[in-house]
Formats: sequence, structure tokens, C-alpha cells
Amino acid sequence: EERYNPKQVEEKWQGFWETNKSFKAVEDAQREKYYLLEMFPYPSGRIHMGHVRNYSIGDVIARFKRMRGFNVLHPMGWDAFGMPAENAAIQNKSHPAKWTYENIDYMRGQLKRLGLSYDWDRELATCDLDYYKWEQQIFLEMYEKGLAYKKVSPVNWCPKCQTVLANEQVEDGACWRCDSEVVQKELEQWSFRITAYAQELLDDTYKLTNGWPERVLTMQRNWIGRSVGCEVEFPLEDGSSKITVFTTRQDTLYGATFMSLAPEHPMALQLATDAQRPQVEAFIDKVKKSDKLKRGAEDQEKEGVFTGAYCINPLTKVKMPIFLANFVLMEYGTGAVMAVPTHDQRDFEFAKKYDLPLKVVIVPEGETLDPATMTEAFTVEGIMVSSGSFDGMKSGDAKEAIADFLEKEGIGRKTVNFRLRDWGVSRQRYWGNPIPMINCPTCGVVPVPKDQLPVVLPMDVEFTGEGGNPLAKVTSFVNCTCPVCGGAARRETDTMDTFVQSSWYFLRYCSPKYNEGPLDKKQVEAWMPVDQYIGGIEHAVLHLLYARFFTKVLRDLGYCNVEEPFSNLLTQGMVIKDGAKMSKSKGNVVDPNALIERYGADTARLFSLFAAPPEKDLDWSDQGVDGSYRFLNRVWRLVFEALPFITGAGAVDPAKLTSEGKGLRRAVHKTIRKVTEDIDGRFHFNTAIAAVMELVNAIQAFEPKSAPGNVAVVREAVLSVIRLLAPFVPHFTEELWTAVGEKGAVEASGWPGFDAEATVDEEITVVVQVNGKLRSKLNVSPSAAEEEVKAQALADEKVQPFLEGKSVKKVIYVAGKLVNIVVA
Ligand code: ANZ
Ligand code: ZN
Repeated sequence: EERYNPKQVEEKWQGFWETNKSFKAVEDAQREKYYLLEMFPYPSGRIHMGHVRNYSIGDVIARFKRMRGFNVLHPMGWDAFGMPAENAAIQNKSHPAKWTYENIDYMRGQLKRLGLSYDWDRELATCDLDYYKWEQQIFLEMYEKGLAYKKVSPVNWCPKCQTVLANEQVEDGACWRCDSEVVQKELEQWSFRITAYAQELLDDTYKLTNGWPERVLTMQRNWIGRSVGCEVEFPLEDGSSKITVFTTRQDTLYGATFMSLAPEHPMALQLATDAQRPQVEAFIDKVKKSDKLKRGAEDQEKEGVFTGAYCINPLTKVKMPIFLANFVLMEYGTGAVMAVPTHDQRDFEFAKKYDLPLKVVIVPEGETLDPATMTEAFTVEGIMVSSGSFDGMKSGDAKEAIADFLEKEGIGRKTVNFRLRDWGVSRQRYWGNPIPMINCPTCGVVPVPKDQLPVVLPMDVEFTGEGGNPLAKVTSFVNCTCPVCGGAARRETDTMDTFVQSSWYFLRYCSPKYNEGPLDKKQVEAWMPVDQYIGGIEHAVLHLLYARFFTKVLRDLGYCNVEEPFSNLLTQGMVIKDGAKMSKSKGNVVDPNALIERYGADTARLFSLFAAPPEKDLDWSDQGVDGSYRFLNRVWRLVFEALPFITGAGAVDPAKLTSEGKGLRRAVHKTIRKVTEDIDGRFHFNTAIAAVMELVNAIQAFEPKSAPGNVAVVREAVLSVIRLLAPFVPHFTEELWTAVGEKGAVEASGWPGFDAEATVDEEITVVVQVNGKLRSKLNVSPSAAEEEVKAQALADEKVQPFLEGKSVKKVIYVAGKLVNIVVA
């Protein structure tokens, strides 16, 4: 008998897959396609357990779908631009390109060592010129359509990374990557007009409800943040101009008693009277220095300053003092808010602090509200009061009525506002895709003509870690001629956010070598959308929103006909150890290399799939790893022990089976059914594996295995175990499949089907008596519970007539034999 030697087995089959290109995906109109994708990794140096888990989950699905006859596309690549490469270059005096490509080589080896079934011919790295040059073309076309534009804007700046961050990349005021506190700055910046797609991005979340976790969709909807309301105009007291506000509560308009402007509002300084100017200026200065992200927070202390000016409430004609307030943001709505202290909590606190008038315009049905005794704003729906002709209406209805009235009077209009901001994509870093633009002193911003693409990232660069973007110091790159006037000009040195590259790599995988454009439409058509996408929840509003946006842009540029890129999304949990996420700083990292070295890739895969369902956090346990290894050894021994007598055993003839034989066969087919259901669409790999473990126990306990009537069943049971385990532990099962003398690869043998008839439990007969007289017979499973059998007896149609008009006093059950119903 051979001993299980994972290293030997795994090398053998990895070699086999490589030489035979076993996982190469080729278009095939005869078979249903299945595009399976895991979020591609950043080539940080080596893979970690989170990767092992993510890719093992994906690989089970890929292999399962292949065994079920699907034409599976399962590609892998590298999200290869970005800061860490540059930081490493500064630290190690090497080059980001060298660092990145060396890491890719090493990590590719690690992934191959895990036996993951990728089509390696489609591999791409986003820092390959062959990839990023197409992105430059897309950028130019977005520019032509007004979807990429440059403007001075306040930006989130990470002082440590020395770069701009998108709103999505700021978490609780800190950089998503290095956790440094983010500050606000004004900078000229390139942006993508994702806001032009806000409505579609929102609407289409409702098409994804069957395939995406509701939690992710809710996060995206909140991030897009659609608000329906009105813009209303408030004339200044002197009639010289007017202030436009955005409100979602026009039903409270009669209660607006003052005005709050963002300190950045263009009219802020202009409005200040001479007497108020010094305070106004001081306040603006102070707010500018404070954190914009904290300003919007609920628990933020409300602060403001009176400008000295007044405007007029267009409905009540009452004079309203105009304030600047720290909680009003210039980026939302119009940067001006009509303050209704009785019905908005922020305004209430502000009014109390600065002693401003309160007027109630909505009350709870049948009650009154006294502004003098209110302790907080009344913010829910109610009945309109002190609101002219709208009095007595429900406030919800008054919203509509007042909006119509404002439009009719020409003092307002219904509008929709989104919280979503355009996506700032400029990064002041070297290791990224150069934005293909030129700044000419005469012509301004000029796009690089398409026939002059690509703008190649220069290699000859110095990394000192000081003085900002290293690219800006490469004069041979920066100095250029203007394509319009021929004069001396400067090349744009901002590079694109790395999230741009990850916004379309899944499309490029469909035609990775295509050299006439970013995408071969026919190939994209054949493979897209991604049927199953797998990755971390941390990308819920970052990558997953950008990728949806970019897909729609590429559609509108004519590159594909895809509406939504990912039909189904699985967000896997973290790998934790000792109750905390594995991380260097916590010192609880388990290195996959050591694990694979000691136990083999199959054990690493099996453990990470068995220890928890994919969405849940996986709690690392050394005993668990050991247990997985021991299980594989058990299966190995079982197969080799059975070998001598199952080889050559024919197919099962159900008619010739003993009751024990039938029992084992039932276990086999029930297991096939359960494992199939657990994997397909539900991804309950842990319970699927547990079911196979039970079947292995049943085979072990089954005696005598070598009896002539039994060998066929034992053979069927053993082959089923091998095939059911194939997606989880592919090297192991290929080796056993060969050992039992089966031809071809186990994966090519297809997924086992189950015989429904064979899963039916054997039944026993229970007689039913009423007051001791035989009335009926029941067929029940031997494992049926007492309550179940009694209920069935009472409901039996032959028994029913004898119960009519009587009351049941007692039901007696003699297990497996009879039910006696006592009536009176
Ligand atoms: C008057 C009012 C009365 C409001 C009331 C609310 C309650 P959402 O739902 O998030 O869209 N607002 C408008 N622009 C703002 C800005 N730039 N900065 C801070 N707040 C702003 O919120 C819309 C509401 O937020 C608007 O409706 C406005 O206050 C405020 F009882 O107008 B409301
Ligand atoms: Zn020019």
C-alpha cells in the first residue's frame, strides 16, 4: 500500500495541468459559458491566507461547474500599479517595475502551487504597456464626451502617501491605505463624471437583487444618495440678488426663520456688512482649516456667524437673518439651507445657541406644539398649521402641493439631488498610468492625439521620497511640444487612480491579447457578464461601484453591450486567528508556504473551505488543519484497502442488494444529492464536505466489503467520494482516480448524478387501531419520529370516519409496530 505523499502527488498533477493546458478557456457555442472571477490581487510580495481562502472558494466553483459541463472562464492577473511599489523603491533603492514584476513571478508560483485552475494564457498585469495603453485611449474618449474633465477642486489629501484620495478612499477621516489623517486641499484635478450615471447606477441595483448581497446594494444606494426635493429662491432684503436653497422639506417652508450658508458659498463674504466682516472672515478661515468630513457629522458642535444681511421668506414675507454655518457643505445641493428650527434638529440646536426665532408649522394629529417648551425638533409627518392655504393638510401631501405652488409662482422647482460626487482620478504619483494630456501655455489643456499613444511611463526615474511626484522631475518626459500650436508644452504628470485599472480588467480578460483596441466585442459578448464574482466586502462602494460605472461608460463608447458586469457577487469573510484579522501588526499571520510545505495544498484548501461558510469569518485553528490532513489520509487508506476487490467490479444491480447493501447505496445517493445542492448556488462548502465525511464513515463501517454481493456498491461508494471531493482537493482526487483504474481525469468524468429512487428510505408498516380495532396501515420511514407517525395516523382517511363526532382521549404508539387511538 502506498502512503499519501502530498508533495509528490501535487507536483505530478500540476505538471499535468500545465502541459495539457487543462483549464484553457475557448469559446464554444455548444456549451453554456460560465465566467468565474475572484478579485485580482495586488502583487505585494507573497500571498496570504485571505488569498488562499478567496481563491480556494473560486476554484471549487470553477471545477464544479466544469464537471457539470459548463464552459468555464477562470482567469487571473495582477492589480499592479500603486503606491507600495513606489514606497518599496524608495526603501530598497530598486525600481517599482522590478519590484512589481518580481513579486508577480513569485506569487504566480504560489498560486500554481495551490493547484488553482486558471487559464494562465489570459494572465495580465495592469502595469503592462499592453494594458494601460488602452486605458489611455478610453480616457481620451471619455474626455471627448465630457466624462473626463479637469477642474480646481477641494480634495482629500493624504500627507503620508502624498496624494489625493477619492471620497470612497477616505474612511472615518483616514486614508484607506495607510490610515493617516486626511487633510483638505485645493488642487487642479482630473475627474470622471460618475454623477452623469447616478440614476442608472441606482436603478440597476434593483436588477441585482437576486445575485448580490442586500447589504452591498444598500451601501451603494446610500452612497449614491438620491434625494427628491425643491430648489427655492429667497430674495435678499435689498432686492439686489437672491439665494437658492435645496430642501427635501418644502412642507416646512412657512417655518423657515433664518438662512444658513456654507462658509465657502460665493456670496458669503459679499453679504457681510462692515460691522460683521471681521467675525465673518475669521469664521471662514477657521472652518476652512477644519476637516470637511467631520463637519457633516451629527455629533459635530454646530457653529456659525451672522453676516449682518437678511433675506425674505417668499411665502411668509418674513425677514430672515443670514448666517454662515459650519455644518452646511458647499458640495451638496446649492450650499445654502433654509433653516427650520422647529422641524430640523441641526437647525434647532443652532437656533437655541444663537437665540433665533422658532415657528411651528407641523403638529402631531390632534395635538399642539409650543415652541417655548420644545426640547427637540419635531421631524416626522403631521398636520400642517400656520401655513396659509395649506393648513389642515397632511404634511406629506403638502410637500407635493407646495412644490406645485412654488413652480406655478416661479419661485422654485422640483429637483433631484445625489450625494454621489464625481470621481477624482488624478494621483500625484509615478507608478501609475500617465494621464494622456498636455498643458500648453498658449492652448491650455490639449489631449495627446490618439496616434501618438501610448504615453509610456519612463523607466529612468529617481526615487528619493521627497518633493512629491517623481515623474514631474523627469524632464525628458515632461517637456514636449503642443500638438495644436507646436510650441513648447508640459506633459501632464498626474497618473490615474489604480481603481481605474480594476474597473475594466474583467472585460479585458475576455480578449487579453487583442491588439486592435481595448476589447474584442465578439469575445466580450461571448463571456460577459461575470457569472460569479468573489471578493471582500471592503470593496462594496469602491471597486464595485467604479466597475459598474466603467462598464456603462464602455458600453456608451461602443466597446461592449454589457449593462452590469457582475451577475452574482459573493463577499467572503476574513481569516482570523485568536479573534483578530491576520495581520503583521498583530503578529498572528500564518504563512501559506509553511502550511503547504507541511501538509500540501489540498489540505490547505480543504481546511479553508471546511472551517466556515464563505461569507463568515474563518477562525484559524491548527487542530482544524490537522483534522483536514487526517481526513485525507483516511480516504487514501480506505481507497487503497478497497482496491484489491473493487477493481473490475461491475455496476450495481439494485435487485441483488442485501438490506445493508441498499443502506450504503442510499447513503451514497443521498450524499451526492446533498453535496450538489450545497455547492450549487449556495456555496455551503463546509456542510458539503461534512456530508462526504459521513459517507466515508459509512463506507468504513460497512462489512464485509469484499463479499460478492457488496463489492459493486463499495466501488460505487468509493468512486463517488473521489468525484465529490474533486473540486475541493483536486490533486488528491486525480491521483486516487488513476489508482482505482479509471480512465481520463476525474474532472473529465463529470459530476455524479444521483438516482432519486435509491435515496428513498426503506419503509416499515405500522398498523393503526381505533379503540383496539384495526382500521388502517401506514408506511413510514424507520427513522420517523413518534409525533410524525401519530399525526399521520390521525389524518389517515380510513381512520377519519371512526373519529368523527368523538373526542380523542389518548394515542398510544408502539414504536415501529402500531398506533392505537382511544376515543370516547
Ligand atoms: C429645510 C429643512 C427642514 C430640511 C426640515 C430638513 C428638515 P438629504 O435628505 O440628505 O438630501 N441641506 C441641503 N443642502 C445642504 C448642504 N449643502 N449642507 C448641509 N445640509 C444641507 O438632506 C436634505 C436636507 O439637508 C435639506 O432639507 C436641507 O435641510 C439640508 F425640517 O431644508 B432641509
Ligand atoms: Zn499649444
